[in-house]
Amino acid sequence: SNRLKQVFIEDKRPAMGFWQMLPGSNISRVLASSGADWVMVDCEHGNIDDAAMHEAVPAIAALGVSPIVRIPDLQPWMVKRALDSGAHGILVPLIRTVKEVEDLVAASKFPPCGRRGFGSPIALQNFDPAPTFSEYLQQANDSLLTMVQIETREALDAIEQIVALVDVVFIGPFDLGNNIGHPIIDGKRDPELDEAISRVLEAALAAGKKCGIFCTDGEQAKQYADMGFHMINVATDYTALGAVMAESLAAARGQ
Ligand code: 3PY
Repeated sequence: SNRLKQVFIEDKRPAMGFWQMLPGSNISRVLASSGADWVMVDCEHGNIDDAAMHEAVPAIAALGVSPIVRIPDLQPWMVKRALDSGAHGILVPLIRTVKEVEDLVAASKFPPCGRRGFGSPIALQNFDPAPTFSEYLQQANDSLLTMVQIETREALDAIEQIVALVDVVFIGPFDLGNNIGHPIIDGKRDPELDEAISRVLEAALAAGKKCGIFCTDGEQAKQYADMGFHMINVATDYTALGAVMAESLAAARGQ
Protein backbone atom coordinates (compact mmCIF):
# COMPACT_ATOMS: atom_id res chain seq x y z
CA SER A 1 0.00 0.00 0.00
CA ASN A 2 2.99 2.34 -0.43
CA ARG A 3 2.03 3.63 -3.89
CA LEU A 4 5.29 5.46 -4.49
CA LYS A 5 7.32 2.36 -3.72
CA GLN A 6 5.02 0.33 -5.97
CA VAL A 7 5.52 2.77 -8.87
CA PHE A 8 9.29 2.61 -8.31
CA ILE A 9 9.39 -1.17 -8.28
CA GLU A 10 6.59 -2.34 -10.55
CA ASP A 11 5.69 0.46 -12.94
CA LYS A 12 8.15 1.58 -15.53
CA ARG A 13 7.16 5.23 -15.39
CA PRO A 14 8.15 8.26 -13.34
CA ALA A 15 6.21 8.94 -10.14
CA MET A 16 4.59 12.36 -10.42
CA GLY A 17 3.56 14.35 -7.37
CA PHE A 18 2.36 17.63 -5.90
CA TRP A 19 3.72 19.85 -3.16
CA GLN A 20 1.37 20.77 -0.30
CA MET A 21 2.42 24.05 1.32
CA LEU A 22 -0.93 25.16 2.72
CA PRO A 23 -2.46 23.52 5.81
CA GLY A 24 -5.76 21.64 5.75
CA SER A 25 -6.92 18.12 5.03
CA ASN A 26 -9.24 19.41 2.27
CA ILE A 27 -6.20 20.70 0.40
CA SER A 28 -4.56 17.31 0.92
CA ARG A 29 -7.64 15.59 -0.52
CA VAL A 30 -7.80 17.89 -3.56
CA LEU A 31 -4.15 17.19 -4.36
CA ALA A 32 -4.37 13.45 -3.69
CA SER A 33 -7.48 13.07 -5.85
CA SER A 34 -5.93 14.89 -8.82
CA GLY A 35 -4.01 11.88 -10.12
CA ALA A 36 -0.72 12.21 -8.23
CA ASP A 37 1.28 9.21 -7.06
CA TRP A 38 2.56 11.11 -4.02
CA VAL A 39 2.02 14.39 -2.19
CA MET A 40 4.83 16.17 -0.36
CA VAL A 41 3.63 17.60 2.95
CA ASP A 42 6.09 20.46 3.22
CA CYS A 43 6.94 21.22 6.84
CA GLU A 44 10.17 22.97 5.80
CA HIS A 45 8.91 25.93 3.79
CA GLY A 46 5.15 25.27 3.82
CA ASN A 47 2.72 26.71 6.36
CA ILE A 48 2.35 23.28 7.96
CA ASP A 49 2.96 22.59 11.64
CA ASP A 50 2.96 19.30 13.52
CA ALA A 51 -0.83 19.21 13.98
CA ALA A 52 -1.50 20.08 10.32
CA MET A 53 0.96 17.35 9.27
CA HIS A 54 -0.99 14.81 11.35
CA GLU A 55 -4.17 15.83 9.47
CA ALA A 56 -2.62 15.94 6.00
CA VAL A 57 -0.80 12.60 6.03
CA PRO A 58 -3.80 10.31 6.73
CA ALA A 59 -6.03 12.32 4.34
CA ILE A 60 -3.56 11.62 1.50
CA ALA A 61 -2.98 7.97 2.45
CA ALA A 62 -6.74 7.32 2.61
CA LEU A 63 -6.95 8.08 -1.12
CA GLY A 64 -4.28 5.50 -1.98
CA VAL A 65 -1.62 8.15 -2.61
CA SER A 66 1.73 8.21 -0.80
CA PRO A 67 2.13 11.00 1.75
CA ILE A 68 5.79 12.04 2.03
CA VAL A 69 6.82 14.58 4.67
CA ARG A 70 9.60 17.11 4.14
CA ILE A 71 10.83 17.80 7.66
CA PRO A 72 12.23 21.27 8.45
CA ASP A 73 15.72 20.08 9.39
CA LEU A 74 17.66 16.92 10.13
CA GLN A 75 16.50 16.33 13.72
CA PRO A 76 15.78 12.76 14.87
CA TRP A 77 12.61 13.87 16.70
CA MET A 78 11.25 15.34 13.46
CA VAL A 79 11.98 12.11 11.59
CA LYS A 80 10.20 10.20 14.35
CA ARG A 81 7.08 12.38 14.34
CA ALA A 82 6.81 12.41 10.55
CA LEU A 83 7.01 8.62 10.32
CA ASP A 84 4.69 8.19 13.32
CA SER A 85 2.10 10.35 11.53
CA GLY A 86 2.00 7.57 8.92
CA ALA A 87 4.12 9.11 6.16
CA HIS A 88 5.29 6.62 3.54
CA GLY A 89 8.63 8.37 3.43
CA ILE A 90 10.54 11.41 4.55
CA LEU A 91 12.56 14.02 2.70
CA VAL A 92 15.37 15.84 4.48
CA PRO A 93 16.53 19.18 3.07
CA LEU A 94 19.99 20.71 2.78
CA ILE A 95 22.05 17.60 3.47
CA ARG A 96 25.80 18.25 3.56
CA THR A 97 27.72 15.25 4.84
CA VAL A 98 27.70 11.46 4.70
CA LYS A 99 27.56 11.46 8.51
CA GLU A 100 24.27 13.38 8.39
CA VAL A 101 22.81 10.80 6.03
CA GLU A 102 23.96 7.96 8.32
CA ASP A 103 22.26 9.74 11.24
CA LEU A 104 19.07 10.09 9.20
CA VAL A 105 19.00 6.40 8.31
CA ALA A 106 19.55 5.47 11.99
CA ALA A 107 16.71 7.79 13.04
CA SER A 108 14.31 6.32 10.49
CA LYS A 109 14.83 2.58 11.14
CA PHE A 110 13.73 0.50 14.13
CA PRO A 111 16.42 -1.62 15.87
CA PRO A 112 18.46 -3.57 14.95
CA CYS A 113 18.86 -1.48 11.76
CA GLY A 114 18.60 1.88 13.52
CA ARG A 115 17.46 3.78 16.59
CA ARG A 116 13.85 4.76 15.83
CA GLY A 117 11.64 4.64 18.94
CA PHE A 118 8.34 2.78 18.89
CA GLY A 119 5.05 3.83 20.44
CA SER A 120 2.59 5.41 18.03
CA PRO A 121 -0.50 3.46 16.95
CA ILE A 122 -1.29 6.19 14.40
CA ALA A 123 1.12 5.09 11.67
CA LEU A 124 -0.45 1.65 11.41
CA GLN A 125 -3.81 3.08 10.36
CA ASN A 126 -2.33 4.55 7.20
CA PHE A 127 -1.65 1.16 5.67
CA ASP A 128 -4.30 -1.04 4.14
CA PRO A 129 -4.68 -3.66 5.52
CA ALA A 130 -3.44 -2.22 8.83
CA PRO A 131 -0.47 -4.26 10.06
CA THR A 132 -0.09 -5.55 13.61
CA PHE A 133 2.55 -3.84 15.77
CA SER A 134 5.14 -6.51 15.06
CA GLU A 135 4.35 -6.56 11.33
CA TYR A 136 4.72 -2.79 11.27
CA LEU A 137 8.23 -2.95 12.77
CA GLN A 138 9.40 -5.05 9.84
CA GLN A 139 7.27 -3.32 7.22
CA ALA A 140 8.46 0.13 8.29
CA ASN A 141 12.11 -0.88 8.04
CA ASP A 142 11.55 -2.50 4.65
CA SER A 143 9.24 -0.06 2.95
CA LEU A 144 9.35 3.50 4.32
CA LEU A 145 11.36 5.56 1.88
CA THR A 146 14.35 7.57 3.00
CA MET A 147 15.07 10.58 0.82
CA VAL A 148 17.60 13.42 1.02
CA GLN A 149 17.78 16.65 -0.88
CA ILE A 150 20.90 17.34 -2.85
CA GLU A 151 21.21 21.11 -2.76
CA THR A 152 24.72 21.87 -1.48
CA ARG A 153 28.20 21.67 -3.02
CA GLU A 154 29.28 19.36 -0.19
CA ALA A 155 26.49 16.86 -0.92
CA LEU A 156 27.25 17.03 -4.63
CA ASP A 157 30.90 16.19 -3.96
CA ALA A 158 29.90 13.18 -1.81
CA ILE A 159 27.05 12.05 -4.08
CA GLU A 160 28.35 8.50 -4.69
CA GLN A 161 28.57 7.78 -0.94
CA ILE A 162 25.24 9.46 -0.17
CA VAL A 163 23.33 7.66 -2.89
CA ALA A 164 24.44 4.30 -1.47
CA LEU A 165 22.69 5.02 1.84
CA VAL A 166 19.20 6.22 0.82
CA ASP A 167 16.30 5.24 -1.44
CA VAL A 168 16.00 8.58 -3.26
CA VAL A 169 18.27 11.56 -3.88
CA PHE A 170 15.99 14.50 -4.60
CA ILE A 171 17.35 17.66 -6.20
CA GLY A 172 16.22 21.05 -4.92
CA PRO A 173 17.31 23.09 -7.97
CA PHE A 174 16.74 26.48 -6.33
CA ASP A 175 18.91 25.79 -3.28
CA LEU A 176 21.44 23.84 -5.32
CA GLY A 177 21.76 26.81 -7.69
CA ASN A 178 22.16 29.21 -4.76
CA ASN A 179 24.76 26.99 -3.09
CA ILE A 180 26.96 26.48 -6.13
CA GLY A 181 26.91 30.16 -7.03
CA HIS A 182 24.39 29.94 -9.90
CA PRO A 183 20.97 30.97 -8.62
CA ILE A 184 18.00 30.39 -10.91
CA ILE A 185 16.96 33.84 -12.10
CA ASP A 186 13.72 34.28 -14.08
CA GLY A 187 13.59 30.52 -14.57
CA LYS A 188 17.00 30.42 -16.31
CA ARG A 189 19.39 27.67 -15.30
CA ASP A 190 23.14 28.09 -15.68
CA PRO A 191 24.87 25.26 -17.62
CA GLU A 192 26.88 24.50 -14.47
CA LEU A 193 23.63 23.88 -12.59
CA ASP A 194 22.39 21.63 -15.40
CA GLU A 195 25.67 19.73 -15.17
CA ALA A 196 25.29 19.32 -11.39
CA ILE A 197 21.72 18.03 -11.90
CA SER A 198 22.92 15.49 -14.48
CA ARG A 199 25.71 14.39 -12.17
CA VAL A 200 23.21 13.52 -9.42
CA LEU A 201 20.98 11.60 -11.86
CA GLU A 202 23.96 9.64 -13.21
CA ALA A 203 25.14 8.72 -9.69
CA ALA A 204 21.66 7.49 -8.79
CA LEU A 205 21.31 5.47 -12.00
CA ALA A 206 24.77 3.94 -11.55
CA ALA A 207 23.84 2.83 -8.02
CA GLY A 208 20.40 1.52 -9.02
CA LYS A 209 18.74 4.18 -6.85
CA LYS A 210 15.99 6.68 -7.58
CA CYS A 211 16.45 10.33 -8.43
CA GLY A 212 13.88 13.07 -7.87
CA ILE A 213 13.61 16.74 -8.75
CA PHE A 214 11.41 19.70 -7.87
CA CYS A 215 9.78 21.31 -10.91
CA THR A 216 7.44 24.24 -11.08
CA ASP A 217 5.22 23.20 -13.98
CA GLY A 218 4.16 20.22 -16.06
CA GLU A 219 6.24 21.06 -19.13
CA GLN A 220 9.43 21.20 -17.11
CA ALA A 221 8.40 18.00 -15.32
CA LYS A 222 8.02 16.27 -18.71
CA GLN A 223 11.55 17.31 -19.71
CA TYR A 224 12.98 15.75 -16.55
CA ALA A 225 10.81 12.64 -17.00
CA ASP A 226 12.29 12.26 -20.50
CA MET A 227 15.79 12.55 -19.01
CA GLY A 228 15.08 9.55 -16.77
CA PHE A 229 14.12 11.10 -13.42
CA HIS A 230 12.01 8.80 -11.26
CA MET A 231 10.16 11.18 -8.92
CA ILE A 232 9.07 14.60 -10.11
CA ASN A 233 7.13 17.43 -8.54
CA VAL A 234 4.70 18.90 -11.03
CA ALA A 235 3.03 21.78 -9.17
CA THR A 236 2.55 23.35 -5.75
CA ASP A 237 -0.86 24.15 -4.24
CA TYR A 238 0.03 27.77 -3.50
CA THR A 239 1.32 28.64 -6.96
CA ALA A 240 -1.33 26.64 -8.82
CA LEU A 241 -4.17 28.26 -6.89
CA GLY A 242 -2.92 31.77 -7.62
CA ALA A 243 -2.28 30.98 -11.29
CA VAL A 244 -5.76 29.52 -11.91
CA MET A 245 -7.47 32.42 -10.09
CA ALA A 246 -5.54 35.03 -12.08
CA GLU A 247 -6.10 33.20 -15.38
CA SER A 248 -9.86 32.87 -14.81
CA LEU A 249 -10.16 36.51 -13.81
CA ALA A 250 -8.25 37.62 -16.90
CA ALA A 251 -10.58 35.52 -19.09
CA ALA A 252 -13.64 36.98 -17.34
CA ARG A 253 -12.38 40.47 -18.00
CA GLY A 254 -11.66 39.60 -21.62
CA GLN A 255 -7.94 40.21 -21.18
C1 3PY B 1 14.60 23.81 -4.07
O1 3PY B 1 14.45 23.90 -5.30
O2 3PY B 1 15.59 24.26 -3.46
C2 3PY B 1 13.60 23.13 -3.27
O3 3PY B 1 13.90 22.59 -2.26
C3 3PY B 1 12.18 23.16 -3.71
O4 3PY B 1 11.32 23.27 -2.64
